[in-house]
Amino acid sequence: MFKKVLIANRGEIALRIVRACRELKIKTVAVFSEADRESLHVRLADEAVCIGPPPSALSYRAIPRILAAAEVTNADAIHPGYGFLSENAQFAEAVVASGFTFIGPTADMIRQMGDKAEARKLMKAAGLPTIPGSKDVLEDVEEAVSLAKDIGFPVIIKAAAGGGGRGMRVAVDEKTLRNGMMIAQAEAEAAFGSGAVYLEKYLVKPRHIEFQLLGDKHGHCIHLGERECSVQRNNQKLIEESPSAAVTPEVRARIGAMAVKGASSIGYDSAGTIEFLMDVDGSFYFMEMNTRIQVEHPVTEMLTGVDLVKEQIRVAAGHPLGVHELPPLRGHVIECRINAEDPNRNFQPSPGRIVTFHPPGGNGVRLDTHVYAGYTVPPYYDSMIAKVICQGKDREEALAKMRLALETFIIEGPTTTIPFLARVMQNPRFQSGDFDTKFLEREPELMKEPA
Ligand code: MV4
Repeated sequence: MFKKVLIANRGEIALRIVRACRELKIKTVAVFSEADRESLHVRLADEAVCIGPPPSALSYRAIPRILAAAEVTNADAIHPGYGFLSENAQFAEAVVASGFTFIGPTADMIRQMGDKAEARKLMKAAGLPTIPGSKDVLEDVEEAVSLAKDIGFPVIIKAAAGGGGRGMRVAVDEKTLRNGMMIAQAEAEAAFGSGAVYLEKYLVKPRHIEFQLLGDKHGHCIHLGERECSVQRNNQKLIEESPSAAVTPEVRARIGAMAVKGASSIGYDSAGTIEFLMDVDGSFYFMEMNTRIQVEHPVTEMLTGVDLVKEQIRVAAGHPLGVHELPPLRGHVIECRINAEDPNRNFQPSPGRIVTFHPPGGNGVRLDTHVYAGYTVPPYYDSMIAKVICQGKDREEALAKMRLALETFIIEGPTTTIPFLARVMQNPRFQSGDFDTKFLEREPELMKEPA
């Protein structure tokens, strides 16, 4: 097992990784920017190294600075968390070339799944259903037009180098397709340095359902069930839960086996997630694979009892998986992401000093956060400041518990999304379980604070 792990991240996930390492009796090194001196991960890690100024390009995304911090502290391995360098194949390669272990899959797997057109081709070859569309990256606009006429409008153009909803354009007819393809290519070129795009039939009312995977270096790979992530805004998930109201035990076994087949086909050997779109007729289609630990991993942890971060670290050190099949599910689990944002002002960020902080608690309530009373939320990074995760014997109990947790969670200083999320818990559509990725668009009154 590793003796010392450097955590190349900040915020709640850095703290989550510190805790996993301490349970595994591994020493930890925190890295931090000048904006994060007061962060809890810095205090709770065994050592901490300041790696630069607040902008992440000069700190949490600066590969040479992170490698230098690992060298001076004599770390054995580097955990990238999520975001920042977590899905950067060059980073994974540099980590290994510098003599450290990267806590994640190989650089090749990151690269294969990071190219969304390539991932789609590989998963299709492994037998996973993919949304009808182009075989590969599009050659030109004429190919897109002729393909769209074959499969029928609407269609969606996606950047091969994109993902998570960035660099996408929906087209409803030939004219919007010609125009949308130009824009998508230009945007992709500017954002990712590659204008490569591919085309799919556009599903109008899909659910976003993803499967958690765990693999090791001994050829084992299992799934740990699904997470329902349809409640999102601008491709940012706000609420995740498991089980999905749309997934029966039979579907879980069938799609889970499919996800395992896909991951195994590339020799996947870490924690990962395969995202599916579920169409209104119940069909599942492969969408993307994420090769990192995800924000919403605690949903699966609470539902299955498996510590995903500990397993991820253990398998990176070469140990075989400590769990061999999906354990019995413990009722129902739901997570709300708490952001320092104002829903009344189009979710504009609301950084600043936290004056009062009274966390929720009780049976079946978990809080993952790096903030506390007196902490100042810096303006430079993602505005998520906490995750509340609640478990109940069934969905109704989990939702009631979440509503109570949110109503008793007091944060003064920054405006937060807590009251908005409490309203979602009381929304009849949400409570019915019958929703899709357009749920929030159809419920604009949820954004408004009642007088
Ligand atoms: C789609 C789609 C409909 N049809 N692809 C958004 C995130 C990115 N990973 C892919 N996304 C979508 N791809 C086809 N063929 C709708 C979305 C989509 C979406 C997916 C999951 C969760 C939220 C979403 C919000 C808008 C669009």
